[in-house]
Amino acid sequence: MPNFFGNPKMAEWRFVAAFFGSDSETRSGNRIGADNFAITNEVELLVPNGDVDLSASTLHRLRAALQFAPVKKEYHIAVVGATGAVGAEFFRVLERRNFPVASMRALASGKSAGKKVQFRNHSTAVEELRETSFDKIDIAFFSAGGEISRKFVPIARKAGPIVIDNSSVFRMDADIPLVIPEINGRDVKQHTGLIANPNCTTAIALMAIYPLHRAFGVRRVFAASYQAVSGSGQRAINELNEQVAAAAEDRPASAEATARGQPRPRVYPHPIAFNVLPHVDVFLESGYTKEEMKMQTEGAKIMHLPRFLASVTCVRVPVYRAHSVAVSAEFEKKVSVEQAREVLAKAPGLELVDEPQKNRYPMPLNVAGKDNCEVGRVRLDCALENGLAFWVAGDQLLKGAALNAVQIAELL
Ligand code: 2RA
Repeated sequence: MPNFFGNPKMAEWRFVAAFFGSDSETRSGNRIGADNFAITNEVELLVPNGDVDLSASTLHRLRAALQFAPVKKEYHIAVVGATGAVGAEFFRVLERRNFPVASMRALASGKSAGKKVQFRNHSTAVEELRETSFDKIDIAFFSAGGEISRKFVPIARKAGPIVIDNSSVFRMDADIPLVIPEINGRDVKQHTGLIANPNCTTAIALMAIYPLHRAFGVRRVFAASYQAVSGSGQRAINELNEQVAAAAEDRPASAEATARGQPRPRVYPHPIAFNVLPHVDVFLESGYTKEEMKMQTEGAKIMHLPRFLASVTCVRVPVYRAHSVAVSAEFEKKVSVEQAREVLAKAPGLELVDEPQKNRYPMPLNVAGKDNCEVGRVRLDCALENGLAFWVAGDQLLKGAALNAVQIAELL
C-alpha cells in the first residue's frame, strides 16, 4: 500500500475510489467485480498544500477506506510510435514505475511492423497502426508525431481508450487539459478522453519556473535552450554519430574542413557535429520558431497564468540526450537567492545542484536517464528588477515526454 500521507515531495496526492457493482466493466471490457473494489467516495487529498483541513476522524475513515480497497486494476495499454526514441522510453518507464499493465500493444508504421520491443522480460511484436488498433485498449500513449496524432487520436477516442498525446496538435485546444502533474495535476479531472503532454523544453523549464512563481509571482522570462539531438528522434542521433565519426577520421584542422568532411546533413539544414543551430522547429512570421513560442503559450495554460510572457531562443546542440535551458525570470515580489534556493530545493521532481565553487551545476550528462530535473547557477539577474537567472536541465525523453505522460496516467 503506498504511503499516501507522508511524502513531502509530492505536492498533491489524489486518491479516487468509486463503487462498481458486480456487473460493472470498463469500456474496454476489463471487468471489475464488487468483490475486488470497494465502496467509497471520491476523495482528494491535498494535505501538503494545506488546501484541506483533515480532522482526525476524517483521516481515520480515509485510512479505513484505503485498507478495504486494495484495488489492483490493470490497464490494457497501447504505445503509438513504439520504435521511436520516446516510444522506447515508454516501455522502460511503465516497467520501472510498476504501472499496472494488463496487456501491451506496440504500434508503429508498417515499416516497423514485426520488429520486437521488450517489456517486462517479454518480447512484444510491433504491429502496424490501424483504425482497429484501439479495440479493448484502456490507455493509448501517442508519440509518433503531429500527422499521426491528427489522424489517429480521434479514431482512438472513438474506440474507447483515454489518449495521452505527446504531439503539439491538441495542446492548446481549450477543452483539452495540458498537464504537468507537479504543476496542474488537478486539470486531468477535466479530460474528455484526451490529455496533452507538453513540449519538452517547456516542461523542463517550468519545473523550476513554477515553484518560483508560487513564491514570487512570475511576470516574464527570457530564455535560451540547448536541445539534444534525440529531441529530433533516432535519425538525428544517427546523423550526429555519422558526422562525429567522419570528422574523427579526417582529423580536420579548421571549421571549414570539419564542415567539408562531413556527410550531407539530412535531418538538420546544417552539420550538427561541432556546431550549434539557432533553429528548432519551423520559423513563424514573427521571426520566432514554433518551438520558441511554446514556452509562452503552453506555460500560460499549464500555470493558469494568461499574462505570462516568454521570449525564447531555441538552439540545437550536439548533445545526445537531455535539454538545458538558461532562464532569466522577472517576478512581482522581491526575490533573494537564499529564498529561491529554498523554494527550488523543496520543489517536487526537481533537485537543486548549485555549488558553482565546486564546479557543481546541472549538466545534460548528469540528468540523462534521470527522472528529476536539476536546477542550479541561481543568481540575482543583474538586468531585471526582482529578477533571477538560473540554469535548468532535464531528460527530455523522460520529464519532457514519456515520464510525464505516465505520471498523467497515474492520476487517472
Ligand atoms: C525537440 N521539441 O525538438 C522537440 C522534442 N519534443 O527537441
